[in-house]
Amino acid sequence: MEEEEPQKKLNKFNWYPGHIAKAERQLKEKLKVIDLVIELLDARIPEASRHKDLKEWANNKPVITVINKADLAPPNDNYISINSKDKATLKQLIHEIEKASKPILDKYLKHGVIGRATKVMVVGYPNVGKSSLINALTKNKKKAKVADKAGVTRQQQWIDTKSKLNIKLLDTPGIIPAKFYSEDQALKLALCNCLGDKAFDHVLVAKEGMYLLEEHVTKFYKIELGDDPLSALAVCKSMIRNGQPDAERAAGLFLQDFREGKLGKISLD
Ligand SMILES: Nc1nc2c(ncn2[C@@H]2O[C@H](COP(=O)(O)OP(=O)(O)OP(=O)(O)O)[C@@H](O)[C@H]2O)c(=O)[nH]1
Ligand SMILES: [Mg+2]
Repeated sequence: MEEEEPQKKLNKFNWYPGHIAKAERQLKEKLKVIDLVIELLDARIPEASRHKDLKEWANNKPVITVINKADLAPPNDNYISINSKDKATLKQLIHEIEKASKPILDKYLKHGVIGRATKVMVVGYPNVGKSSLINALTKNKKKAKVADKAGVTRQQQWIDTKSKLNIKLLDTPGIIPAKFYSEDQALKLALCNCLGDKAFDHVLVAKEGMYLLEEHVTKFYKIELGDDPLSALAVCKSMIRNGQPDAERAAGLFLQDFREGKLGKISLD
């Protein structure tokens, strides 16, 4: 692995491992042969998980923007909303893919090419669910690798749908901009598990996150945040180490509970 030493301060959030730079280069290259792009966002952070350069890279190719993990956020009518773990939610997206494919396939048909599959690339930040969506769209036994951490997909990979929907799907590694747009964006990406585990200080991120979600946190854990919300949580959960509240463990618990949706359906944007 070619991960670079992350800077562990939230106020100096800066993390751009070599594998992401490579993924971005390969993505731009492959876009030349793609018919259609699915831009996948995280429903909890549809703004923070948007890559501002994508539209330009797509160079007028159709881009369908979709928010995934809709089960973890309040309804958002501005986007096609899906939950990749629930195929029933994919109907509208499949319809949009068919609609966007039609003019492309018609063009090929004019040149006598019948039955060509539309080439669809799924793009997004790490861990937003690109591989999960591809698996949900395919009947192919060859599935894309999925896990709940950033940076699981390391190589582009074509997957055939083997279904009526005649498309070939390209899974891609997650990308992030070379520089975060703001510290606020970095915090939200860290909270939603879109950055590598080593990219940030869990205690700092959890503390900021608890303040950001104060209403939900006080209600769920029944604690007051005060100056030191992690100690308050640690005490409440009896997480004590060497006679002191264990902030590290409390941070881990908060991040896990938020990411699993235990604090409720939440949008941070
Ligand atoms: N709650 C919920 N979890 C989801 C959804 N889609 C995917 N996940 C979970 O999110 C995690 C990441 O999914 P992946 O499909 O590996 O994400 P990815 O975008 O391919 O990630 P990278 O390859 O690391 O960039 C996994 O634990 C999935 O089970 C969803 O709609 N809702
Ligand atoms: Mg993946």
